[in-house]
Amino acid sequence: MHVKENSLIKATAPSNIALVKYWGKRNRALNLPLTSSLSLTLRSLWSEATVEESSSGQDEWEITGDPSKAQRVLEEARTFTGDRRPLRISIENFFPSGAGLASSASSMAAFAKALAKFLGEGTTSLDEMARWSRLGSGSSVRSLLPGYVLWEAGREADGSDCIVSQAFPPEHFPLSLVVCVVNDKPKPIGSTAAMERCRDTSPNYQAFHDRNSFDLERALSAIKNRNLQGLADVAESNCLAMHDVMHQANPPVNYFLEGTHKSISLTRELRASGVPCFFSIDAGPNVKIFCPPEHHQSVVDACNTLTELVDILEDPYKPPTS
Ligand code: 2P0
Repeated sequence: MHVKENSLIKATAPSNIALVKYWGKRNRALNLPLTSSLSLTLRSLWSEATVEESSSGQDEWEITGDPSKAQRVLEEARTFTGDRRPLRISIENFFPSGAGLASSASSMAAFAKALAKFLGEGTTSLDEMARWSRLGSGSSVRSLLPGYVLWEAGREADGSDCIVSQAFPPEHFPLSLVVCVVNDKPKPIGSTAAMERCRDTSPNYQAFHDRNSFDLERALSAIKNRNLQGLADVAESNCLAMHDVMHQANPPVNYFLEGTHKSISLTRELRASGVPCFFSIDAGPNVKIFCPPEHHQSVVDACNTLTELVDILEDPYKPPTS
């Protein structure tokens, strides 16, 4: 009989920011999105998961916040591998959790990778890992790959064609990221509940999904042609359309704070003054500013003039190693 190893397994995964956003599900239980999304995987904002066999005879968790998302990932990995040994699990985010910085994406991706190494002994396919990870957080599947990543919604009821792939490697169109942290506390309403309120009450929910393929096509073409202004146009307008869906929900879902508006204005001023950059905002008040690496410091210097920010996080472009 083959005896499985019991050494401690570690895996890491970075966060990702969508340039064409996911904001609605076609199946909540399976976390299948209504439309496809396109993101850039980051480098310096990341999570680490460790997995080893538990000697206490039951699962032991060391995790910030609610473990229910991770428990769904674990259950799926156990069902697939048939390995139900009790585990000792830790998941740690090396950046603020729950503030719209996609910590659930990086943490669930890191956890799925660690489970794939431990329970799947490294033979688990990307599609299978993504299936486990998706049950914890939809957008986490995009964190399983570097660079520009496409998460396809698919049509099949079981999600078998809901897959993730790299559209372009990061070095094709290098971009740095500066995060204007307006508030680093957990958000007032989680993404899943906010998406459902939008689906049930927002008059422009459908219109947002109707523009998805047009936005995806424009974003992919802009990345392909290394066209920053083109990518800025589509990413900013897709992001603002998503927030408009939220603002028109009843009651409104409004993640924006004073510092959010100031950071948006700052980005527009910078661009007008000749610094190529654009913003994106997720389910939180913090503003992510993308720019070519050579303009990273100018963006940081400009952000430092904003008194509303509680922090500035930097995710400079790093050429891939290996
Ligand atoms: C995205 N967001 O595409 C969108 C834009 C936030 C705003 O996906 O419900 O943790 O677990 O699938 O992936 C954040 O939500 O939500 C998200 P679930 P997830 O990045």
